[in-house]
Amino acid sequence: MASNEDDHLICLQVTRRRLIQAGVSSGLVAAAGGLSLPFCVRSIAAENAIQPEEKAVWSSCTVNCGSRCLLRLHVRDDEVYWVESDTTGNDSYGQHQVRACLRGRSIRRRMNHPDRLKYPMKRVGKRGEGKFERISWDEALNIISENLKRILNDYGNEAVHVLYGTGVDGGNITNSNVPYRLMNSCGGYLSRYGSYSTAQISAAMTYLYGANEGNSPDDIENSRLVVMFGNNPAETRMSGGGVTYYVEQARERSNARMIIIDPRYSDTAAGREDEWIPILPGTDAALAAGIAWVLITENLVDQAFLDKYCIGYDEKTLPATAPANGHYKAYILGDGPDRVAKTPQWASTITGIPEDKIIKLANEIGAAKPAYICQGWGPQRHSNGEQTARAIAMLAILTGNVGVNGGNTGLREGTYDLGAEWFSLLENPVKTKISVFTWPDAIARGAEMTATRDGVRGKDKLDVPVKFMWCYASNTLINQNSDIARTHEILQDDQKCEMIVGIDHFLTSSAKYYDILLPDLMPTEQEDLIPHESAGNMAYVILGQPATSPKFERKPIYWMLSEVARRLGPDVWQTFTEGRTQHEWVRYLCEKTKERNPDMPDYEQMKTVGIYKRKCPDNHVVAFKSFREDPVANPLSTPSGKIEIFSERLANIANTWELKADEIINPLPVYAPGFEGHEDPAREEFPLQLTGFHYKGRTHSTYGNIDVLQQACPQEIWINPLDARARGIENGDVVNVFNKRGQMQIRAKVTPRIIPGVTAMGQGAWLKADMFGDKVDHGGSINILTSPRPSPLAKGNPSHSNLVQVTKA
Ligand SMILES: Nc1nc2c(c(=O)[nH]1)N[C@H]1C(S)=C(S)[C@@H](COP(=O)(O)OP(=O)(O)OC[C@H]3O[C@@H](n4cnc5c(=O)[nH]c(N)nc54)[C@H](O)[C@@H]3O)O[C@H]1N2
Ligand SMILES: Nc1nc2c(c(=O)[nH]1)N[C@H]1C(S)=C(S)[C@@H](COP(=O)(O)OP(=O)(O)OC[C@H]3O[C@@H](n4cnc5c(=O)[nH]c(N)nc54)[C@H](O)[C@@H]3O)O[C@H]1N2
Ligand code: SF4
Ligand SMILES: [Mo]
Repeated sequence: MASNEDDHLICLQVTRRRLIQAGVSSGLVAAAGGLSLPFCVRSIAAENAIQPEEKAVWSSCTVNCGSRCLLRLHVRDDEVYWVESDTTGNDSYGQHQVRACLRGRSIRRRMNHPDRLKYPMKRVGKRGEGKFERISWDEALNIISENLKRILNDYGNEAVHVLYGTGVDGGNITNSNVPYRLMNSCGGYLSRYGSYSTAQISAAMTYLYGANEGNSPDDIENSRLVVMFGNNPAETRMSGGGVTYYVEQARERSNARMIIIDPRYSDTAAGREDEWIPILPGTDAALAAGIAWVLITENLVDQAFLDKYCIGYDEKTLPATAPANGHYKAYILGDGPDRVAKTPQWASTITGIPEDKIIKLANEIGAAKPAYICQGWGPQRHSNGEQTARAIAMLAILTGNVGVNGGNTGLREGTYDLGAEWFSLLENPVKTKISVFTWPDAIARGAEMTATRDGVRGKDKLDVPVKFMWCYASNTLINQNSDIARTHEILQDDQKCEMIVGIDHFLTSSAKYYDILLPDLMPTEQEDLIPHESAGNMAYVILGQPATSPKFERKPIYWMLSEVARRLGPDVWQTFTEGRTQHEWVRYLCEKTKERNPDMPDYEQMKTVGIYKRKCPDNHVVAFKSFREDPVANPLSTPSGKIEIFSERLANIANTWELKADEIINPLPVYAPGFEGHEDPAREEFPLQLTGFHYKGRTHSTYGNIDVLQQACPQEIWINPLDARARGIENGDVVNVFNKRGQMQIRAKVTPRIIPGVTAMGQGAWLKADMFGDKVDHGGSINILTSPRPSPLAKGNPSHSNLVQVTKA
């Protein structure tokens, strides 16, 4: 029988041939390859009948890709040998199949991988050496519990941190965050705010809209224009139930023009776009200002909207505390403190986009009503990301596209939510928080960290450093966090963070630093109720059943944490489990979800049908719709209840926080160059910008060790032919990429699909470096090069702001 990946290749080849026949270049077809899979009409293997002695089980792919796909796992001899996806229903748009991408379809290669962890282990070498000794479950659980008790006793609950991890983002009782529940059952832990995904934009939107919401992408069927800033759903929202499918379906209905603004010609473009406008990373706010100048001077702004719904656009709505000419219009026209008019010419020198293109774009944005203006999270994952996110959103605000069908907020796509029941994580008695990105500092210099310099919340400063860390379904300790060499140094001293407990499937680069390493079951090997995420206007839940029995000594996370709870005391155990088994919890979650969705099948029926889909009753999700209809009755959750183009709260932060000269927090959405951007003087030594992107070959690092995916989606650094030629680099050459923090060797992809002066690579590749030797990475793990310096407001990860030099190896 053909394996599922073989089907994938067949589908790809068919699609490829059709596209090439249609005149699309083979390079673009290759780029679009991963995308075509969910839309293959019928897999060849699906035509084959299931053998009577075989079993087929519904399950789900639960990694953090922003989608969540139904899997049909075919099992023989207690092993998954073939993976199908959603085959339910009639596959009509609105009830469409949630079909898996190339990664989900290769899941059996992850489940059956020979390198999977089999037994609990204890570290015996130095942290990072990867030397471990097998121990029993009893010994592992005792070591963890005794150290946890000791650390709680000696340092208090604030010394325990649950590290960011999203490997089971889609899980419910298996969710990456379940260690919170254990810690909340025994007094709490030092928590964090923000995420590696959205730190800057989430922080920024608190001040602009009071929330981070967007129209659902299906609403594009009402749009005349789609403008995407650094948004690449074809790679980051794959799946037949994902945003990419909605964008295509909706555009087919509205025929909306689509403009992609991205340093890279992304897979979302790939022949489907009407225009690609390459931009230098970190400069979108300058582009937005240049567009705003045209909109204002050509009278294309929606003045009535700005007057009624916004604060600080012009003199009329400027708060009394703001300085004279402190409004947005003055900033754009050159009447503000900097006295610089943000003309298209001004914007052109910063962004690298020709002046006439900016004027044309502005006129299109001003004329097309409604327009779906959105941004992915690439533009905000920068050192100036908070300013950028607000500046892009301004284009939707200036044109009055907020709160209406076919419009959008300028943020990312919204989604309908059917209200699935989540396994409660309980409340954290500890109110102190650090930013998601600053945990290495909380280990290295915890008690020095303050509110106004380091963004500590809930207290003026931390009292204790982090001494114990849970790392469940996380590769953030090393691979996914910036400046790997720095973290390596911090973790070497095991008197600082005294105990790191990790739970994973593989000996990842992070796992090599764990003191205790526990082998988890996969969500496909246990029962869980899996809610969706980013599902447009068709929400769904999946009931996953174990496809196979547990192999070796792998255990479910719920069991592991329950056993630690038991060792911490009967009260802790009772609070954590509420006396329920995992199965009893899943039944409970099903029942609760059904209460809110009466037509949902019950638990037993769900086992047979696998998935429950529910269409948004309003057809499309329109963000801030009730605010638009009646701003007095339905105010936003900003202090004024309106859209705060000028934020007094930000003005206050800018005046009171300790900030360096290049750390700009401004009450207005102004352009700030940030650090390690195009305008940084360090470009003399490291002239090329380097951005990461989320790559179809992996979900971060997960699936990164699957051979067929590695072959289909090679790890390489994108570089423009002009930059390559100047360095004597040919396509496919191995190059050195380096800066002051680290060095890697990787193959070059020489391509006009990236703007000159900029390089890019998929983030998440597995580190292959001797961290006790030359530290040169051969795996293409971008975080050997990225900066640990937090962004000014969110104190978030500026993962895409990096300067490097590239030479032929
Ligand atoms: N296949 C796959 N899908 C994923 C993930 C994955 O690892 N693999 N990860 C998931 C997760 S957790 C997240 S948070 C999301 C991430 O989703 P995003 O953050 O939106 O993804 P990125 O690829 O980082 O950035 C999107 C685009 O922004 C561009 N870009 C970078 N800098 C700039 C800039 O300054 N200006 C402009 N205009 N564009 C810029 C990049 O080239 C890229 O094409 O994706 C999710 N989906
Ligand atoms: N330079 C750079 N760095 C980035 C980003 C970037 O764009 N550029 N993106 C950032 C973003 S947006 C995010 S969300 C983070 C993601 O960071 P992580 O959440 O750390 O992402 P993954 O690499 O997918 O790591 C998840 C880990 O979970 C494990 N895992 C998967 N499934 C299971 C399971 O069922 N059980 C257990 N126990 N383990 C499991 C995997 O083996 C893997 O080790 O990375 C961030 N890092
Ligand atoms: S990686 Fe994401 S899009 Fe792909 S199968 Fe899994 S859930 Fe679906
Ligand atoms: Mo993310």
